[in-house]
Amino acid sequence: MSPAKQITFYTAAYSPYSHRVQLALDEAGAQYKIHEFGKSKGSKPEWYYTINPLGKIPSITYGGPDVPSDQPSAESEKLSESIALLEFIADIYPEANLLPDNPVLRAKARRVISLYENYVHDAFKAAVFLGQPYEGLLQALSKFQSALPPTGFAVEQYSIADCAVAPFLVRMMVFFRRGLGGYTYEEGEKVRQALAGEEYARFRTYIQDVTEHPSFRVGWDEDDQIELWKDHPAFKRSKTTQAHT
Ligand SMILES: N[C@@H](CCC(=O)N[C@@H](CS)C(=O)NCC(=O)O)C(=O)O
Repeated sequence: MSPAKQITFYTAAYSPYSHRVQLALDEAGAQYKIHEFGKSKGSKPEWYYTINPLGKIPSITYGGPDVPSDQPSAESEKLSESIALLEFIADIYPEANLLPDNPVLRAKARRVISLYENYVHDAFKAAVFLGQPYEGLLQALSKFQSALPPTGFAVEQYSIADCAVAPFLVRMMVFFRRGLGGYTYEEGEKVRQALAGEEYARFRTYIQDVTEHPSFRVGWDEDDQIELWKDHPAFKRSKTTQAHT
């Protein structure tokens, strides 16, 4: 599947926001050119700010002539913000059914994205990156879980909701399993035990389903992600010296 127009995708392997967009592009069978920024975060070359004034990834150029990715054409559309990009990909590849036709399911897919963005994300960052009390994260995940249908993806079919949340939730599970974070060993153990319990059984099957989905498996390597994230400043434990591996 391919619209007539060129797509160049600006991304980096560590970036969960970019991973969202990659999942949608791959799910749609899109043909696209990749510009990979590599491991180091921080300021981007000047030309990139003509694509995304914030200098953040992901971004897409759409249409215009086929040019080198570091010489964007004035004729292409410059698009960014991962959720807007997911909606855009769903719009230009309607055959991929990334948003259900049924308005109720469309609303449910968007609700799952909104729940993640507005409730889970900050709790995840607080617990993992800032080493703040983890109870808020467990509560947020419990509420998130209750918005899921009894089985399968976030709505009946694989959708932009799964693309939006999987890159963060799967990384979160990996970070806790591998002991990467600003929490102590004991705190990490409590989260691991809670998430292994009956109360989070539905959340676990959801994580398993999205991780095993073909477009997620392409390009996902847990060890590579650990390599990319392990030196993150927030992961240098100040609360304890013991790491769980
Ligand atoms: N709201 C933006 C957030 C994008 C974002 O924060 N991206 C991070 C990477 S995951 C970034 O570009 N950080 C600056 C950098 O890496 O230099 C979106 O949804 O696309």
